Amino acid sequence: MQTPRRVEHELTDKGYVPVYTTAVVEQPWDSYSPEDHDTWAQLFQRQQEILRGRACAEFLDNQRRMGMTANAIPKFADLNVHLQAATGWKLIAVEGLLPELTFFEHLAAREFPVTWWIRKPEQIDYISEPDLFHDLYGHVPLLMNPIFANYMQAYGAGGVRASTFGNEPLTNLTRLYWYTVEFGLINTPEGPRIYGAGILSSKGESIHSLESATPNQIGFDVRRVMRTRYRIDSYQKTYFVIDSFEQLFKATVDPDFGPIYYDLKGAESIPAGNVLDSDRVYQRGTGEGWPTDADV
Ligand code: HBI
Ligand code: FE
Repeated sequence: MQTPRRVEHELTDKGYVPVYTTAVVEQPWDSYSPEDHDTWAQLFQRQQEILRGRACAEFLDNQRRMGMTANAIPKFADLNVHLQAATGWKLIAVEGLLPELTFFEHLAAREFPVTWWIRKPEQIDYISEPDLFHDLYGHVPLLMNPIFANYMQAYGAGGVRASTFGNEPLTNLTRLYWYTVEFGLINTPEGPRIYGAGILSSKGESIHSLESATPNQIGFDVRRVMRTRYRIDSYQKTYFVIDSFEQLFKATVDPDFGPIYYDLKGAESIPAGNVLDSDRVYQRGTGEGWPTDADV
């Protein structure tokens, strides 16, 4: 594999995070080693078994429709044929985490940045930054769903606007992304199912989010979510459950986030594990073993 190019570390509200060059590159597919393809195959097969009956049908069906399999690391160009036809989205290859505004601008243009490199075998169970497996396996199938695809674009456009309003709106938006795109659950007639990529790409959290008595499961409310802090170094203390992707999309465009920031200005943030009287509680977590230091 070629070497990913990390350019600097940037201080954010999540501490120092690596930031990579903003360049869009060609996916260097020929540079993947047999070991890289094998890492993909192992992760893919393991998650397929765990996610049957746990991931939402929109994820599993679209993953199949796009032709993603364990056989080899997919070529972005092949997936793009399906994405273009379904929703007009396009995958672009990047070196890793992008500065926030660059990331938002891509989403607003219906381009999803995918880290082209895959983790090393010794990182199979945990890696602290997004790699190809997280980005591609976790995020990409739902971009085939028209409503979710529109949500992602609206989120990006909202991010571009928010970046001119200062820090507080950006923090609000980051929390929304975290608790939906990364760690969201969705109600189905068979019970809650996973749609968040951070869960879908994690063996442990796929089970924990649905089956453990530890975390809270609370009905989604955009203002509530935007005030809620989160964990970056452990399983989430709280998962927010949407009823439909329409509900998610409506929260972003109706009414364009602006009035929401105004309402939330100066509002106190909520610790990640707290349950409020106004919450629709599906599960009140036992909180067993929760870290007690501050959430992000
Ligand atoms: N860059 N490539 C990439 N992928 C992400 O998911 C990503 C990012 N930059 C910033 C970012 N996510 C977060 O700040 C989100 O909250 C927007
Ligand atoms: Fe992600």
